[in-house]
Amino acid sequence: MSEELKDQATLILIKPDGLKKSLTGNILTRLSETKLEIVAAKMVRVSKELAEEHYKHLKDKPFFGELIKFIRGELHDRKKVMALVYWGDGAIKKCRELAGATNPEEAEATSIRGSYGRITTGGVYENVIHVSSDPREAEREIKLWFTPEEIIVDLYPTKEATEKEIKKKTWA
Ligand code: IDP
Ligand code: MG
Repeated sequence: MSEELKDQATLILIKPDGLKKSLTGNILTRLSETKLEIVAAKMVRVSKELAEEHYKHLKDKPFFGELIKFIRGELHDRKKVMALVYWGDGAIKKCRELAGATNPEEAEATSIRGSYGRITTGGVYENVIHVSSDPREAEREIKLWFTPEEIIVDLYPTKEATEKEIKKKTWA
């Protein structure tokens, strides 16, 4: 296996249902069992573009429209997700094991999704947490959700670019 394909980092999202149910603390406590390190964390208001790019592998599924609404918080009156990067050996494997199966009804009862997830009448699995599925997806997703400067370790190669005339909000 080449270096960049090792299971060393995963994107974690606490989805809007997890935030609405005040599960942030519980989920982070559960994930701390992995002994992995959190190397990035932020709250994100998810644009349609970000949602569709994140879930692009599911765009032909009948539940895609609902899934995009779900991750954008339109079903929970919580228009945000918490995004984190967990870092360390076996990050994906460890976090997916704690998260449990995609379908909360099939997830082990003690897993995060088994404990807190549900299936809506609209047909979306509201499973409170996202974990990347493999190292390639983890790299794609982490680069989609975070800039290099938002991550406190060097996960992937970077380059320097001088950006001119880019409008940025700063403190007044
Ligand atoms: P994962 O989140 O376990 O990696 P994916 O197949 O990547 O599973 O699906 C992404 C998300 O889409 C799931 O977490 C779940 O919220 C939703 N989803 C996946 N498959 C189904 C389905 O068959 N019915 C309803 N929702 C689904
Ligand atoms: Mg997935």
